[in-house]
Amino acid sequence: MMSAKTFLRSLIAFSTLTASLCAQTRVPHHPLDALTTDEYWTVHDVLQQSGHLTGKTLFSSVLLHEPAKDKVLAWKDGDPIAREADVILEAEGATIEARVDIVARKLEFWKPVPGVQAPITESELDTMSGVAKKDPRVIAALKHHAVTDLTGVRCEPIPITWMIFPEQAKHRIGYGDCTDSHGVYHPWGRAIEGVYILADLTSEKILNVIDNEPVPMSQGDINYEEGEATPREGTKPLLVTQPLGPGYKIDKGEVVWQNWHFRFRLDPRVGAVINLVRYQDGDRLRSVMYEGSLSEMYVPYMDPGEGWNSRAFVDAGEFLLGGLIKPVGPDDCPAHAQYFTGLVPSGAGAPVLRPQLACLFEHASDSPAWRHLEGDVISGRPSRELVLRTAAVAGNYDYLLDWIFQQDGTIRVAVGSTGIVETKGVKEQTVAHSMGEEPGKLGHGTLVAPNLVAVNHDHYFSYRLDLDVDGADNSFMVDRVVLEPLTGHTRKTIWATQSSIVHTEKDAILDLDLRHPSMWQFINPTQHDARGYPTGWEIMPGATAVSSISLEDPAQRVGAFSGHQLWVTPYQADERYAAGTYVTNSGGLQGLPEWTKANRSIENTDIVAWYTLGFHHVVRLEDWPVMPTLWHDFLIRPVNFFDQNPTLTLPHQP
Ligand SMILES: [Cu+2]
Repeated sequence: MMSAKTFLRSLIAFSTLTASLCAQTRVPHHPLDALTTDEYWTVHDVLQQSGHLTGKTLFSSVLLHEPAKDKVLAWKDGDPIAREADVILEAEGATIEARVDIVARKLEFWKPVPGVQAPITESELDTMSGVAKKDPRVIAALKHHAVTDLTGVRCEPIPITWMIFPEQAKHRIGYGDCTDSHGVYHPWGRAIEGVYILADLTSEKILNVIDNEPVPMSQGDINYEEGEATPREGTKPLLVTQPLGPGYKIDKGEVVWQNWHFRFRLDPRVGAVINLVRYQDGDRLRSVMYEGSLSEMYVPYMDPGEGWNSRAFVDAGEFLLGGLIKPVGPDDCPAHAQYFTGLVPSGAGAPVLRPQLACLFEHASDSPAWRHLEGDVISGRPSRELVLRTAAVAGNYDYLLDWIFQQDGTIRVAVGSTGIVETKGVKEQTVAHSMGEEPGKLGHGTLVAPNLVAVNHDHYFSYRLDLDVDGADNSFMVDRVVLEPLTGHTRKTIWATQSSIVHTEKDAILDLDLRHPSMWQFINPTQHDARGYPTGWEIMPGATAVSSISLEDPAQRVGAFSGHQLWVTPYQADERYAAGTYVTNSGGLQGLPEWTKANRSIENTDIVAWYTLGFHHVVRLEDWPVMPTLWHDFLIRPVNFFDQNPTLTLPHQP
């Protein structure tokens, strides 16, 4: 007879099996599914057979080209599935776009795109590190900095995000530094400060080496995994199990949980793309969001010094190969989570299987869906959530990216920032020597360890949210809180709400303003709830930030989306990335600032919201040597969509 333990173990084994079955599939079930292994190879073979590729052509990006939205919405299970891929190739400085019809095994177009640079590939960075380490000027500069054993040395000239040299029109020009991980197991916090390299990644040449006066390299302990050998006391077992399996179902890629229906794919450029989010409301399956995903990230550093003033990263569009998201593990997701594999392209266009690129799990929210104490009677219902979690890793930083579905119709989008803050070598050991609080002195960072300053910077995340509230045609409504002066009353002033429809996209570029609050809603002007309000869905900011850096600043021009919390645009299939498709060596002002110049109508039509989540990061000592996870979020939640609280039907048991 099976013991309870064996039973549990077999259930866990069963759920692991389920996970592997639900991973990357051999054939697509739906037009929005990720490219499969066979499809990657078809794309590769079609391009190979086209005769366009040379030995130096790199596949910078291979992404699903989504079919037209109306065709996807009309598609039914069993219909033929149109499949196309968009490919960006890099060939000796030239950038080429190609589209492949996978079903017809046909090259639709091959189009050189002048004046732009393809996303950076890992192989380019590996090659340049090798080239730099053989350059006599680099070797001499390293020797000047007392580094003669190059075993742990890596030099990374990273293409500058913005256009600064005329050569960048045709060549990938990078600027960077070297690290020495001798004695430790990672390079962060071990920069050989003062040696900076200007390189041409296209011709694979070092253009210039700057060799400033050495500063002592920090010897602080950065081996965070080798900290305390024994876990702190009092950490007793805390187990969450789902002995009867998860409460959700996945059928041909569609996740169904607690009235929610949605699909997702794992995209190499932007990570999880959530699709066809619908809510079962009685006998109606009502549309909420056609598609939602991260669209771009922007991390500008704030140090004017040499070697640092070029540091501004636009991570999603800049470093695409290898994929933005990286595996999640047992410390990221609970034991009962289900994991999903994904594919990313190699530099040669072959599929690379990445295990555990996302996890999906239910958890108790630890907060009642609602409650009320009346007399001595506590009424209420416990609540749970469904979390789809991925982790973007951009060099030193790690970002947990969550889509959290709640039982009350809210979707919470959360970003947990962790990993290692970027540091600069300095001569100071303590602030007493030079970083005292002198009045008026500007600070550019925090001395987190002897000889190591974590430089001030920002993090911005643009989310593209194609909400379709009860259908594609929506309007954008702003409910402003306005003051209403009263005369002849005891009260002198109250506030009231004032609703207005925003007609064009320039008027929908909005910022948070605590003195002039407003609610941002997508409404369906033709659908009304029981009380006659148009059905709506709100984007509700959490703690966030906007960039106040001037657009005269070249980095800010590239990350210009970060200047505002919200943008609303009419739906255009090819408008997917907030800073544009090509952000490497860019002139800037692409994407949202470019599209919205036309000031198109956004009224009673298919519209898309772009929300910027951000924060200014003044690093604390507690953020070193690895940063405690810091969460920021925003909500996408129903407003007058349901006729009453949708959680009244929840059971008492969690
Ligand atoms: Cu930071």
